[in-house]
Amino acid sequence: METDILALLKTYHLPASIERIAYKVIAGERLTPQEGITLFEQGKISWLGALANYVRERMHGNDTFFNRNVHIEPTNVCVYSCKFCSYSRLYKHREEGWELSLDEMMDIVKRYDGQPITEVHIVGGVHPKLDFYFFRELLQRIKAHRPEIHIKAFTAVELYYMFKKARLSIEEGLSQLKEAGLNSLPGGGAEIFAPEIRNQICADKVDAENWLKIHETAHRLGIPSNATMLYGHIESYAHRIDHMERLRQLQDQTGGFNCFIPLKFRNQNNDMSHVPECSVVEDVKMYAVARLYLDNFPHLKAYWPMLGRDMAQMMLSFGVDDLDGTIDDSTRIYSMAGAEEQHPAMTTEEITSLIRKAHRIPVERNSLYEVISRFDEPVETS
Ligand code: V47
Ligand code: SF4
Repeated sequence: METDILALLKTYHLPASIERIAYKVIAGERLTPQEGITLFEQGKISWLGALANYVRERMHGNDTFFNRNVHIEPTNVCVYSCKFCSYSRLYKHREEGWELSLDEMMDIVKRYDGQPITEVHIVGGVHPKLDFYFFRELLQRIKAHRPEIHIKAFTAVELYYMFKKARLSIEEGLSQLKEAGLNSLPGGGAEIFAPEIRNQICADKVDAENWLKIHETAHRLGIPSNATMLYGHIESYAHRIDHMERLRQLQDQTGGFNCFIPLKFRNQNNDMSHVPECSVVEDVKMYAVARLYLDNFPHLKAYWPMLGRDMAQMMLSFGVDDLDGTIDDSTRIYSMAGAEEQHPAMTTEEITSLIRKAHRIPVERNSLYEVISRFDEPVETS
């Protein structure tokens, strides 16, 4: 395999500086921040894709992961006003938004009784009146109803606010939520860590240091998590690399991140609608460079409700090994921002077929990436 990729790279006649980076990747050596920036600046998607795909196949072969999950969005009322957000409503305009009671959220969970979902993903706005004790009870009630289900809940933004209000340290708050049933953290709220960008797009919410501290503490307490990055708006390549560098350093310390999820900025119905969305070439570069730079992240996820299923499928050739879940029309955060999928829903048959048509093997995983079943029948051709 190594000789194949070396032979392929020769055909691109790469400049010596790029060839050196490519050889480092093949030798399994870590890229420096400057090399990461160079890949963004000079990378053509042909050879970047070949390299990212080489790394992806070295890690996972053709296995492509998905899970069966349900999303609960408790509220879109939010104390913050992130400029890119199309979804939230301030408390003073709460009549335009929604706010689910504990019973209503339990009704969503109960709708899936008898169905083989393995994960509940809970993420929403930061409502000033829904507190730590409300969400702790939500976890307890879900676990009492369905003890085996994995609960991936609350971004570091939501957690930071609820712990502060309840006057709990990060460690105490996370320990109590773990006790109540919290199994892992989603990766949201990371956006771009660099303060010069963060202060322009989401000045008032948790800063980079506290986002990282929450994830570091979670990992120490045995709560794994994901990490995201909102890309394709006003950030530079150096900001993207800075973001991934901070994540790579934390992952070296804790090993608690399961996957990295680049989130493409969508510009409808928000205060950044004047910022154009980035091109498909830029998307491909983002995923490929993430796979090459984040050498200690086991998985790279293309979140299909946001990217659209065609693009997500294409990314399976550019470093991605995970497509998230068979979501059942229960998430609104991206459809409100102009994502491809207005009513994201994919059955297991559809997601496995999409993966097979990209000549990969669908593998249903649980939230910790343990294999539930492999769908390794012959590849479909149309
Ligand atoms: O942090 C908000 C993003 C995130 C827009 O961990 C936007 O498995 C693009 O955390 N354009 C929340 N993105 C979603 C999230 C998530 C999603 C999927 C999987 C996982 C996981 C986590 O949504 C926010 C923000 O970065 N977002 N508005 C927008 N206009
Ligand atoms: Fe609130 Fe999250 Fe929207 Fe920011 S991105 S305004 S924290 S819901």
